[in-house]
Amino acid sequence: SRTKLTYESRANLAKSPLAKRLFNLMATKKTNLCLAADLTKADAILDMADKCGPYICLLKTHVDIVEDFTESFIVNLKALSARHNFLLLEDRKFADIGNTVALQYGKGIYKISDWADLVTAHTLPGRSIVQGLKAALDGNDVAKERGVFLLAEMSANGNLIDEKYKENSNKIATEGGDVDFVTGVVCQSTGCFAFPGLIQLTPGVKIDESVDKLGQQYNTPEHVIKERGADIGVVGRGILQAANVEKAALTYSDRLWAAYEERVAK
Ligand code: 5FU
Repeated sequence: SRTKLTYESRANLAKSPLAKRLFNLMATKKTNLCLAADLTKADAILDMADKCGPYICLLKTHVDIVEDFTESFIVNLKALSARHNFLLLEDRKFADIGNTVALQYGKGIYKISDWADLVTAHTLPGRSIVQGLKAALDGNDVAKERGVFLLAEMSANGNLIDEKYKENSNKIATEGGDVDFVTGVVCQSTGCFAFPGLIQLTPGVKIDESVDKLGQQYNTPEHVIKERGADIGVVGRGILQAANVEKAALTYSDRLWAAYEERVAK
């Protein structure tokens, strides 16, 4: 199964250039940690990115929560991503018709397609969501340097996703002419897809298995990697609220990586 293969070998199987790049980055840097930088001040995000940068393969943003967004925030974030060698994932969770997501991806204040290596999208509208996002990049030099993670499951308690939705999400991720744009799947279990060239991104990770007051459900780093098929674990508050964020980032990255090494060794 895909979970027994190394990231290096899966890079060779990937159809998305960004999946190849990210698998190789993870293997070289020896980290499968994604930091969810859910802070509302630009400088706080940049500070967090600088401190945690050495330990992460991905930095995940929700750019629409930033209260003092400017273009220089993006310039600085890009510089940190180059300095520390991590990619930027804007967790926009696009969910509209193709024409609208093309506008939301490329236009507006944030111009997400200019700077985010990766974005997330719901599969709810069907495969036109992938076509719409791709269309926003038509004729753009960066088209080959972009990719999308499709949501096939959510960590929220009581979410409405069922087996059929999951199966159909897998079809969108693995069939048809746009699979070169699909870098991976956001999900909670191994059953979401089988193709080893896709990356499983799994949020809801915390050292103490727990829940929050608003429906979030957490699993440990070891559990998501070994039992649930995660290739990358997403950690937000587990790091952001730690007394020493650098130490926390190192701990999460070590534990996620050790779990991956044990997974492929067996
Ligand atoms: F698709 C998903 C999901 O199913 N659950 C999530 O929690 C995305 N997320 C994101 O991961 C969410 O929007 C947060 O940015 C992050 C989890 O943050 P936490 O602080 O570790 O709970």
